Amino acid sequence: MASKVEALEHWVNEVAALTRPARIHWCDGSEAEYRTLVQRMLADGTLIELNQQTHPGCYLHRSHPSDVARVEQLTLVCHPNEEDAGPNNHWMAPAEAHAKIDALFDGCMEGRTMYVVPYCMGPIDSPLARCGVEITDSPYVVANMKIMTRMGAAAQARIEREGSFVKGLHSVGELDPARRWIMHFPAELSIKSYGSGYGGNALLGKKCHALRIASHQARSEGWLAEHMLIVGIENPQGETHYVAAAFPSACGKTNLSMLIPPEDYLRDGWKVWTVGDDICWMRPGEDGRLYAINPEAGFFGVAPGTSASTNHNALTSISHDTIFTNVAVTADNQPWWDGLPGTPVTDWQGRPYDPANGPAAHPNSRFTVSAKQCPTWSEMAEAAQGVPISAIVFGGRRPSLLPLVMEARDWTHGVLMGAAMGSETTAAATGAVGVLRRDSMAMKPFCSYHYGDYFGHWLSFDKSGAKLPKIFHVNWFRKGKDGKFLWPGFGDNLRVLEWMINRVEDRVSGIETPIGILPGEGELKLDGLRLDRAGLDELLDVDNAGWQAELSAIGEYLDSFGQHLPERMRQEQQRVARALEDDAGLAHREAVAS
Ligand code: OXD
Ligand code: MN
Repeated sequence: MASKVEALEHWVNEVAALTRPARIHWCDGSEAEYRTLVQRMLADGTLIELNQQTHPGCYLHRSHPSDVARVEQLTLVCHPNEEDAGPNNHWMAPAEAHAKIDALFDGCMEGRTMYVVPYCMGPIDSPLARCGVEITDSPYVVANMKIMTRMGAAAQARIEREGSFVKGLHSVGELDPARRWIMHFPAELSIKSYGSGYGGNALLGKKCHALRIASHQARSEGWLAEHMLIVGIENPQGETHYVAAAFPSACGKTNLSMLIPPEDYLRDGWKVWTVGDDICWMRPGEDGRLYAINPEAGFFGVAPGTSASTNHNALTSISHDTIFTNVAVTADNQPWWDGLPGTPVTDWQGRPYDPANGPAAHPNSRFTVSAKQCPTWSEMAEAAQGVPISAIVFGGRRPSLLPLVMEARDWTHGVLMGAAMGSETTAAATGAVGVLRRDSMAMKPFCSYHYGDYFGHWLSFDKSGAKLPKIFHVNWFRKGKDGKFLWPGFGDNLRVLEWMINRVEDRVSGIETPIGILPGEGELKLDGLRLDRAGLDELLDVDNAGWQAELSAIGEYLDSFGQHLPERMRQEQQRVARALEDDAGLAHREAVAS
């Protein structure tokens, strides 16, 4: 390939000297290159062809059984100063980290091909986009990067023009969990990942660059790099509001971003446009509003649970030209997971399916697919300036206490809502599933610096001239006394989004409560929904005693950030706690008087 920027060439040579590959391949991102890679992977068994009649261009990859999810305990941020990592990260001194991981990289690509993968996160001509180069010895990673990013010649041309890029070095190594690290060096804009081929650990443009390195860059450059979907909601009048929503991994971001409106909404002409399903970069525009781009070009979605009833758009997207990882297969070689029709005959490890071995498809099995294949893909996803955000939504899996929806009274309150977010853990990371943990802004595994400073960064957007989005908190996962979900979720979530947009447009007034503004009587459109009065009351119930306990737990959590916690956050937590006490006092006096 002709002229490469000197710094890039120098770094590639340095890496080659360390890892000693048999050959080096500079990726141009072409279809022909993708097809050649696929053929090679089919030949050596890295990929298995799926039923090409029912799923043309679809392949299955089975990972090493010990390499199926992100590994938070082995994911490090290596700031020169430990204090900058905060209690929310695992830290190692940069010199020690480089020495440890370079010892693993030493000679690790002998006999292998080293791929140089230039990529751009975001529309190629967007000022909000950022470039990187991943060096990897995994053709599976290259194929996934081709789908997930704007990869190849155009990205390399931008890098040569700008001269700056994030350096990502990856090797699958021996896939040995004892020789596995995912290291980030934010000050050096570099990433080193060894010993895993799993997407979240190995597709370095995604979590490592677009969230961990980008959150550091965003802090110093005045923008936000967030774990959020971006969805456009078009009403029957043809007005579109864009909403950015943060939920922890495997909590329904992909489903919300591709939501299919309920029948009566469809009849009335509502439309939903998908801009992104996982990551959102936002910065203030000249008019004071926040403008967002999706830095990714594809979806790396959780397969189990994706079905015709939960996410028909995802199912349509993945009907062709998709890489599946760790799903099961049927007798006629179609991909299979819970939620799909058919019967699995081979499990995710390639064994004849036997329920005694656990689920047929791994709970964190995935599909990788180009966003362009999504029927609701928005042409605004390619807009260089991004889309203006009307509302920011936070949410998690909370079986109790958190109402279906509440609105923050202002930006500071919204930042507190985001910081206080909690959710039950899922299979997207190794470790116990279903344990409630605080996951501020859904960024616990991804914010590469001290959470206290991160909250301060969020607060800093509230300045004169800013026209900030309204902030909401939702909980689709509240359960009734029978242990069943109270809210149907999926398409019906549009009812809640409509209420938010009505709030943004000042068409409804809501009801003020100590914890935020909740929908007033009749403000949520529920016609045709099988939800009785008692269910709705439970969904919107504010349990004062439970909330007082929650506020005190939030206070303790905030204390864990010590001197880095902005005073405004502490004051806001105290304001809400006092409002709850006053409200309880008032209710008590009213009860006594009656
Ligand atoms: C993901 C995750 O893969 O959050 O998006 O783990
Ligand atoms: Mn994610």
